[in-house]
Amino acid sequence: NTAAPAQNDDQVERSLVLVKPDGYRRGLTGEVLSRIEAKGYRLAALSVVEATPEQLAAHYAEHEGKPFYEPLVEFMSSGPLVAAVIEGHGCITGFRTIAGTTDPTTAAPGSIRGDLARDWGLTVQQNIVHGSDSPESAAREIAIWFPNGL
Ligand code: IDP
Repeated sequence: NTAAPAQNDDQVERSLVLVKPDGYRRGLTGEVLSRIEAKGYRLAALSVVEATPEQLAAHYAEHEGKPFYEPLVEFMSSGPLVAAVIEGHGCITGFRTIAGTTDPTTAAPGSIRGDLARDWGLTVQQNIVHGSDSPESAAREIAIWFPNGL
């Protein structure tokens, strides 16, 4: 019996996930979504988009001025990406756990970044995915990538 247990839908948590252009280009979107679903989180929204400069400036506002900011924005503009809203209790921390730590060289095996990403010797770490880091970030980021609602 593979049916998931009924979820308590009161205040179910949502997180914004991006499959970054490296993941999309490498054909890893299905793998990422499959790990999200296998973990038991539900896809609430899904979209393939080319990020606008305004979206990236808003999404990465906290990193403006850092040495990797310009390369990060350039990388995130280098091709289509996949934006998704996932939901399930604990999914913000849960997704960041299955994503692995930021630096793909040391991200744990078994995680998305640990299994699928590596150091390419570039200024910016190309690490396949983004996941919101708090409920406040999730609400802010969902509004950036799904401005018309879910
Ligand atoms: P996170 O994606 O693991 O939450 P953040 O600190 O929010 O990490 O950084 C956003 C993105 O910027 C990272 O995913 C990575 O692509 C890139 N990045 C962060 N720190 C560095 C760094 O020190 N060097 C190069 N790229 C970085």
